[in-house]
Amino acid sequence: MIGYEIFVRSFNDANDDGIGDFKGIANSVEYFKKLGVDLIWLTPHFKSPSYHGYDILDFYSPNPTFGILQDFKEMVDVLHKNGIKLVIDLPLNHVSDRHPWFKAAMRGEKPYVDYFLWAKDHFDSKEKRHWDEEPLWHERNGKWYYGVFGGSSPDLNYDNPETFNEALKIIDFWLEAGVDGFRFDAAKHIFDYDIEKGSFKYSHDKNVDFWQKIMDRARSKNPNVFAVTEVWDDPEIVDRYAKAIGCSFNFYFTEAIRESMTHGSVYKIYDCFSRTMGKKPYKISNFTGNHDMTRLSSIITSEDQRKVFYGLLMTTPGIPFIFYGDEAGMRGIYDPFFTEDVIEPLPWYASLSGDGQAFWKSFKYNRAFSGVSIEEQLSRENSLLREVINWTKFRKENQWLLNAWVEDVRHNTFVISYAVTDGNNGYKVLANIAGHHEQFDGISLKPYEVKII
Ligand code: ACG
Repeated sequence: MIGYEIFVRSFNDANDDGIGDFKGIANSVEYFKKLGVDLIWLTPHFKSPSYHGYDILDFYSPNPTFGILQDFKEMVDVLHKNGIKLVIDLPLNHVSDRHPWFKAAMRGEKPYVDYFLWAKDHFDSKEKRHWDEEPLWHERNGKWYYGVFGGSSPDLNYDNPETFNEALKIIDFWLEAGVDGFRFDAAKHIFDYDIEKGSFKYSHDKNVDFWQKIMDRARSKNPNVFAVTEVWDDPEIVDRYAKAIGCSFNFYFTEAIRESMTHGSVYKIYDCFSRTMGKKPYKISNFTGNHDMTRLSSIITSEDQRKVFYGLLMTTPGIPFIFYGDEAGMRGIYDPFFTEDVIEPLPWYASLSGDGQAFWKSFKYNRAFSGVSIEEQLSRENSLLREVINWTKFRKENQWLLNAWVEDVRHNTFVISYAVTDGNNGYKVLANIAGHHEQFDGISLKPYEVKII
């Protein structure tokens, strides 16, 4: 299985309003097949006032700009007929401040007041988020409410069983609509506030228990449901959630390779492979990047080095994910106050014009004729995209990688060497991240060579 993250608005526009939509995604199956991906992750497709969609207005209605529920279901059918699974992004931690539940809560209406978390006297309403100093508490009409992702996204209170029941209903609804599973957004934030002490604190045990119950429900509806966690944290913490949910994004993978390649030594890769890829009771998901970070090509600027990145991605175990456009070398620098920069429309054509081309924002990083369009990449013999396609073919021929693990990780300054096995099948990989010849274990490697033996 190979995953592909799609930011719906930026992907493929079928109704000529310049905004990507469900029909556009259905129209892209030939591309998915050519690229070799068979598991699509859609970023939130629900009704929402924002461009990113993570602040939901209605969990049961698609964003009308993307299509109606019928269009969504037809898209799922087309994907399924072509052997492609679909997982939806589900931010259960919070809703939009314009969601009817929050509006009713602000009016003091039961039962909705208890759907949210309100400040008490001993709480520190000036406390900031630990990673970027943004406020956690927000004041409106004299009432203080908790919103770890800002005032426009109040957190739901899952200590209230009624709120939890709402979450179960949402799971049921989308599984019945035909989705194959979920990407669980912000999984470590469900319980991230210590009510006793009145301060921020992740309650990992409670969170894991929450996800276990969500998964029990999902598995009772569909025993083959697939879910992946978003827990952006140290590998040892990710591990705890992954055991309950079945699959985890391995943030350290993309971070370690980016850092190693920019610093010119494989040490971080060595540390990451040793720490995160041993035998696990769940599937690991290494990935190129996502919509919350600077794009791979804006960090690893050498196409040759990026080809090595894909070599590492496609030879390691689990379910690799590609962030749409990374396969073509799309650029974009993450700015937390202007996140549009990393979710530009996929440039299908060199001229940026033609059927399906989305155009909801201007192109800042991926301009016309800059070589990153799918058209240009497919027509160039040794392009990144062609290389990625070769690697996805390799992956298809080695399905056992899904349940494999990594052993015997070794290195010198520029070469990383590791064995991959599932107990029955196996190979050894040597990858040279440098632009010169290298020698490792008596084996010689060309510049940027990934050798499988
Ligand atoms: C998800 C989505 C994101 C979305 C939301 C909210 C959550 O992907 O698009 O925002 O629905 C934190 C959260 C994540 C969140 C990101 C954006 N992502 O945990 O769930 O923020 C540290 C912290 C992390 C933090 C990260 C952010 O620990 O918790 O992620 O910084 O940079 C090592 C360390 C690791 C450290 C990293 C980076 O890996 O181990 O701990 O992570 O280094 O330093 C969307 C929009 C937003 C909007 C919101 C409502 O995109 O603009 O505000 O919705």
